[in-house]
Amino acid sequence: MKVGFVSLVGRPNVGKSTLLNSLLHFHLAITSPVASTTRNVIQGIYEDEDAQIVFVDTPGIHKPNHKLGSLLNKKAYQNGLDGVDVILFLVDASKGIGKGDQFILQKLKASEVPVFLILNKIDQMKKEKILPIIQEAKDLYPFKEVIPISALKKENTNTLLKVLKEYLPDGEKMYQDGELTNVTTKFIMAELVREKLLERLRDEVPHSVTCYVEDYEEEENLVHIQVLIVVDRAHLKKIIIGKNGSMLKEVGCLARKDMEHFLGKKVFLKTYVKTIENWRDEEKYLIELGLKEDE
Ligand SMILES: Nc1nc2c(ncn2[C@@H]2O[C@H](COP(=O)(O)OP(=O)(O)OP(=O)(O)O)[C@@H](O)[C@H]2O)c(=O)[nH]1
Ligand SMILES: [Mg+2]
Repeated sequence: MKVGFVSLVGRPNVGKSTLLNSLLHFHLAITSPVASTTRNVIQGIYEDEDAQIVFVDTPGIHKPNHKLGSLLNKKAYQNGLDGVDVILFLVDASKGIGKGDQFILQKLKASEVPVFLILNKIDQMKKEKILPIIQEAKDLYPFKEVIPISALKKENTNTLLKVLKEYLPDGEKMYQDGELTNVTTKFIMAELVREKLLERLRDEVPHSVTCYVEDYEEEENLVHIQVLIVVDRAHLKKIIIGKNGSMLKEVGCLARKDMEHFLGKKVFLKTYVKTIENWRDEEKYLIELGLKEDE
């Protein structure tokens, strides 16, 4: 059996989390058109009859202009480059290989493990444009493989899996059957609310918005979930709540549907918004946003 760790690294928004979900056939990591959606390292365990692969999704690496940005880069470097068997370096091929991608490639120069170039979003470009990018890429870095895919449309993702297995060592299963991820169900529930906020409000919702599950009670056929949305400005609270609570209601409704799908049970979801000064756990928030060191 082939076993190993495979990381997904690249600039924000190139489709790392979308690829993780496509490979797992499961909506584990949230995705959105807003850059720096992923804030935590999320492992997803893929399994078939001849392989068990742990895919490691990382935050997008970028030029940081706030403390959270630096923290995200640090998490990506630590978990995306070290201790993995193969690195999948993703680019948005429809935009070409830019300066931000090349910056990350410089960091990868130190890598001793095989690096694949994954040209993502090929559904958004003319097929004849792919070959010139492959040529260009070969001069930039000694990629072991170059694979064009569409993570969103699941184009060529099976080829990726097949090629990947050739590079993984033989070994025993590392995880029990049915194990899916390193993150908790509560974490995923809170993330689903953040995903809907990013989706619905896009750039109006800055990176300081954070969601926490405050209460989670499971009954036989129903789960009660209470999610708190913490913001750092009163003005943001207003935007998120919307006119007569309409925005919050809509976000809650979308999140609840995904939660029900994930849990396979009915969900009773309550969402509410607080500004940071009205929340008891200010420290947790500051640590998460990189504004305070975690001791
Ligand atoms: N057309 C198209 N869109 C894609 C594809 N893959 C991802 N996207 C879209 O690109 C956007 C970003 O996707 P994510 O998966 O959140 O990107 P990411 O690399 O995880 O981003 P960060 O977490 O911010 O680093 C989303 O709107 C996705 O739907 C693809 O193959 N084709
Ligand atoms: Mg992501």
